[in-house]
Amino acid sequence: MKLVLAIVQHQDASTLVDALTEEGYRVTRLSSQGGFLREGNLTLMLIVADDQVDNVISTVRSHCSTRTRYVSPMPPIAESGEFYPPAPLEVQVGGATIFVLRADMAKL
Ligand code: 2BA
Repeated sequence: MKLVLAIVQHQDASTLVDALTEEGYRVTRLSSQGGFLREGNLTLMLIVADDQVDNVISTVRSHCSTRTRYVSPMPPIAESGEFYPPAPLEVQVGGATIFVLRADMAKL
């Protein structure tokens, strides 16, 4: 068995969870936050058979989009009276970040 962790954006989560559920997978949604942007995202947790991993990844891929975000870097230290507006940094987020780990499952 494998544990699939998929970090996805909020905008993609509902349709993705619906699709995975309709395909018969059990899904747990965890609220999470990216360390870089400090924005909320969702981590989906699924325990699946080894031969289901590729299908799960395919479903995640087809429901998660890449989006562009702009981050304002810290302004540089300037001499008194000078102003250097920092250029926003363009960042591509997603589709999804997926980790696949070996797992055992016990339901008590
Ligand atoms: P964040 O950490 O908020 O990162 C958001 C996006 O910012 C990333 O998109 C990436 O394009 C960019 N980014 C992250 N760290 C960066 C850095 N040090 N320098 C420049 N750009 C950077 P994604 O790669 O699609 O990641 C989306 C979210 O997935 C991340 O949100 C984080 O929550 C998670 N994630 C991604 N890679 C991870 C990893 N290796 N381990 C744990 N979580 C990860």
